Amino acid sequence: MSTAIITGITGQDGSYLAECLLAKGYDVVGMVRRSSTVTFQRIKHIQDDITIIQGDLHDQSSLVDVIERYRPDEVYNLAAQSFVPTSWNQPVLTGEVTALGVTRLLEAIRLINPQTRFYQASSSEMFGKVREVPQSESTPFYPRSPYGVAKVYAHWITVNYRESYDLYAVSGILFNHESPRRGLEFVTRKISYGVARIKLGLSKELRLGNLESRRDWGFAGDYVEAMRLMLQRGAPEDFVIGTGVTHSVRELCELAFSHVGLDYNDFVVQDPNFYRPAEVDLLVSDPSKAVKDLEWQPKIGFEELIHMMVDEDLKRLALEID
Ligand code: NAP
Ligand code: F7E
Repeated sequence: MSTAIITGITGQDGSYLAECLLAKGYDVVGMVRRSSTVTFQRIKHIQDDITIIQGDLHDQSSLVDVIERYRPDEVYNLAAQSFVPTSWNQPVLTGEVTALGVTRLLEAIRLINPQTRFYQASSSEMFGKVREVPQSESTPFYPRSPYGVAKVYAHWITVNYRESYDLYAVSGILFNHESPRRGLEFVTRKISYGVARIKLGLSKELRLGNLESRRDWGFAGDYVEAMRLMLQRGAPEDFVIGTGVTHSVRELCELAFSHVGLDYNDFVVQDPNFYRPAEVDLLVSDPSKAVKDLEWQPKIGFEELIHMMVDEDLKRLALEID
C-alpha cells in the first residue's frame, strides 16, 4: 500500500485528492496547520479514514518531522496562501508560504527520503500577462500578482531540485478549478452563494469586480486525478491542466442567475473595490500534452459545474434557515 502526504488537505483540492487517493487504496496522511478553530469542514466525511498530522510550511522542523515519521511514497504540496487579492495585502506572507515553503518541503524530502515523489501545485497565474494564447508547458511566465510571482519561484525550485538532485519532482500548472467546496471569496463560489442567497430572499444584491475578466474554469474533482497521474509515470515531467475554453465573469453571472429563473442585471452591482491592481490577460490552456501523455480529460463542463454549485448552495442555505 502506498503512503501519500497531502499538505493543504483542508482546502478545496486537498479534500478531493484525499478522496481520490483513498479510493485507490492509499494510506493518506494530511498535514494541517495548528488553528484555534477546527478547519475540517471539507474532510469531515473522511476524517476516520485518514491520518492527520500537524505541520506548517513556515516551519522547517515540522516538515522534517512529517517526512521522517511517514517516509511517504508521494507528497502532494497543495498548501499555499492561494487567494490572489490577499497577495497584494500580504506579499511577504505569500512569499514565505507559497514560494519558500516549497523549498522547505523539498529540503526535507532531499535530506530524509529522496525517493519520495513530489507534486507541486503550480498555477496558470504564472502566465499572467500572457506571451501566447493558448498557454502550454513551453509558454514563458509573466506573473501579475505577488501570488503569481511566488508560484513562479515555487515552480522553478521544483524543476531545480529535479535537475540538481535527481528527485522525482513535478509541477502541475493548473488553470482555475472550482466546486461546491470552493472558498467563498473566489468568484465562482461568490456568485453561486450570492445567487442562492438572493433566491432565498436573504440578500438583495451581489457586488462584484470586473465582469469582463475571462478564465478557463474546470471542476476540481477532475483536476486532482491529473495530479495523481503525474506521479505515476516513468520520468518526472510538468503538465498544463485545463479545459481549453474560457468564459467571462458576466457569462458566469448569466448562467448562475438564469438557472434559478433570475436576470443578473437586476442584482449584480459592479464595485471598484473588487478590481485588482493588475489583471492577467487571456488565460486559456492548451492541455494537449496531458490529453496525450496522461490520457486525462475533464469530464464536467462549465454549465454543469455552475449549476452544480448553485444547486449545492441552495440546498445548504435552505437547510440552515429551516
Ligand atoms: P485552498 O482551498 O485555499 O487551500 C489551501 C490550503 O493550504 C488549506 O488547507 C490551508 O489550510 C493550507 N495552508 C495555508 N497556509 C498554510 C501553511 N502555512 N502551512 C500549511 N498549510 C497551509 O486552495 P485550493 O483551491 O485547494 O488550491 C490548492 C493548491 O493549488 C494551492 O497551492 C493553490 O495555490 C493551487 N492552485 C489552485 C488552483 C485553483 O483553481 N483552485 C489553480 C492553480 C493552483 P487552512 O485550511 O488552515 O487555511
Ligand atoms: O478570480 C474576477 C477577478 O478570485 C477570477 C485561485 O485559485 O485561480 C484562482 O485565482 C476572476 C478574476 O480566481 C470578482 O478579477 C470579478 O479575473 O475566482 P478568482 P483567480 O484570481 O483566477 C488561479 C489559477 C489560482 O492559482 C489561484 O490560487 O474573477 N472577479 N469580480 C472577481 N474575483 C473575485 N474573487 N471576487 C469578485 O468579486
